Amino acid sequence: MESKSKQFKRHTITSALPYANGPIHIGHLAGVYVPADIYVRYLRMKGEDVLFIGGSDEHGVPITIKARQQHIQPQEVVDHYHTMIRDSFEAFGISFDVYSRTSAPIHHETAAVFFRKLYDKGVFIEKTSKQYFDEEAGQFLADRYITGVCPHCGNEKAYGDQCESCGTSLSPLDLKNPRSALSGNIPVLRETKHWYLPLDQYESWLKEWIIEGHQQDWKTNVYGQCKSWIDQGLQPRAVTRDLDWGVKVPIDNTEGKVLYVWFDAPIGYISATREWAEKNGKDWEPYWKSQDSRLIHFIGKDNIVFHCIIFPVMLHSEGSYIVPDNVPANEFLNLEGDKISTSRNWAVWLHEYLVDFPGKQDVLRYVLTANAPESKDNDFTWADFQARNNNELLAIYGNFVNRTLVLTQKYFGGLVPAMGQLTENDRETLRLMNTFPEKIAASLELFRFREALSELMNLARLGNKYLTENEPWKLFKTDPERVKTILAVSLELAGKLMILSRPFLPFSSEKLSAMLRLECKSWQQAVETPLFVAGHSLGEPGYLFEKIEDQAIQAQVERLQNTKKANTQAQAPVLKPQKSDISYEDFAKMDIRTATILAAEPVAKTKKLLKLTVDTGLDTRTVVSGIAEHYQPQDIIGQKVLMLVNLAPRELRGVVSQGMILMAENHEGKLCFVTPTQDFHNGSEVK
Ligand code: B3M
Ligand code: ZN
Repeated sequence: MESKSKQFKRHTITSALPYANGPIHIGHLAGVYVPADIYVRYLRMKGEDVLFIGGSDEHGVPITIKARQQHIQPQEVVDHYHTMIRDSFEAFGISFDVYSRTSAPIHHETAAVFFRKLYDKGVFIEKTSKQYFDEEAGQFLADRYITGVCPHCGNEKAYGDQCESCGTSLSPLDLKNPRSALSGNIPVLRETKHWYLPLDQYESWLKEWIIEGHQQDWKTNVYGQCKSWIDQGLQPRAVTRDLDWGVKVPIDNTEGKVLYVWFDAPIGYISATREWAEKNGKDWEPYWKSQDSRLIHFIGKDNIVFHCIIFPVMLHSEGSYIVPDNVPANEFLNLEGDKISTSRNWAVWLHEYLVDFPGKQDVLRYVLTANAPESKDNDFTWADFQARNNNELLAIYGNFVNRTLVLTQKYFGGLVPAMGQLTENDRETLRLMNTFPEKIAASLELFRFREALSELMNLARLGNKYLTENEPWKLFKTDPERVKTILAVSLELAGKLMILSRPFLPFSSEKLSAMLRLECKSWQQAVETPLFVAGHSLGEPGYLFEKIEDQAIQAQVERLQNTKKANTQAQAPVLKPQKSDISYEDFAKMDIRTATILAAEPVAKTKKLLKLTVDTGLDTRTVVSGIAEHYQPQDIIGQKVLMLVNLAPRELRGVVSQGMILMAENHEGKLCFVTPTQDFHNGSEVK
């Protein structure tokens, strides 16, 4: 069957626009940008007309909140992170044709025109409703400006647009105990007018397009989410907000209103295309409006509803645009067993990786692809990172290439030898290596990047197997002619490896290309045999990969352990709710005195109990206290304490305890003595 990508004349490939309010990490790379880049590079090698679009999403409440916290303008926040993110992408070889940003004038114009067209067509519903308003800040509280208790899972820190604990998408009015994120105040309700995209009116179109049209070719995780959204019934969705940071609503008398960030952000793909076209003297429209263009969105799973339902409804209702043909969304990547989190600093940041592992971008690209969260969430561990580098890239790919090149250098001065008579094994190896371009392509066409990469490594394995079976290093003395053929066959394989690894490991493939003095021209080139003519002069053999030592890994693991420690310490304590009221008389019944510990010893056969001798001022008595896990007996002699002296005596493990020492628990769960800050005499009453 003809591959799907061949059925189109051009390819519009988008990758989610990261919010410019923080650096990017391995989760972004694994989920979106590495697979998108592999796919795009593959298409380019096939000679397809491809436009690879990226950019920064520079609107939305998290950005304004960050600016407020840092006492700077939102534009300064996005300028900083836009540059940082763009540089990280470039360093990792993410080969965008354009990397734009949604604060650019061309985007504001494109988004405004788009909105206006829907408005003029009467697509929107105009509605006045009550929304939360912070009277102190003088502002409506959209999305993340409001927090409260999630009605579904009880998470106390759910946001006005989403609960990050259970993933449910929310509206501010769904929250219980709502609070303003600006002032902490309880908000009031005020009337305001907004425009809604009536998703419910497009249900039958969505059913036909997705449920009937894409059951076969969309990934099950994506198709399943869409189906369940559609089956649950869709609601009109507000596409404007009362905020001052964003694309101004292009209607008269709408001061203080902007487009909802999820309305303008996907239009950012279109603005980026226009920017690219202007710069390169091209026409942008075919990429978005021609039926023979294939639109594909690479995203993470939390963006599925926006790219499969909301944006397509926008495109469809506008009338002149195509809709996505596929949305190969990935699941999430975890880090060492824990969800990646910016606020907890639980991440491997790309800008830090580049400092710690300079020149090793391909290693990360490799590990993130081999372990990509394609159909379920997956885990990144530093141990796996090291193992995949040392045991796969280095031991399989690097080793094959190195042996082949070094032997050719040594025996034939770096000149490609001529193939002599071929054995059955030679012929079979040559035949097998030519099956890989199609095999890998078949996986890539289906967005199965892990599978494609593992096939690529099988090609390197084939090379190692061939060398091991033929042992040219043993034969050279007795049969140099035979060695010529073996190395010529091996070099063919190395050449194919260079070509086919280009989308996955672009930097290493380029290095290999220099070592082979063979240019990477096209995917098809990999089926051509021979790639080399006899006598072709190779470049200097060098190392493609190097061993990653334990210390480097240990340093990363320690950094994460420290993060974890810091997080536990910083974690807000979970407080028990207040107990029910008591009367003053109840309180007055308690006789609490200042006292001093005179002696302490463990209570036999217990882990938790210490037997204390205490001077209460009134007498010297014995108290059994559950603090043995927190204090050594010798350390608390002379400790001043507060003690409830009239607690009825009770026997604990054979010791009669007469009273109770008052303790408080600190943030680490350690019990601490509670004691007056001034010196005191024993027996003073606490009242
Ligand atoms: N900025 C959300 C995210 O980074 C959002 C994507 C926009 S794509 C048009 O996950
Ligand atoms: Zn929840």
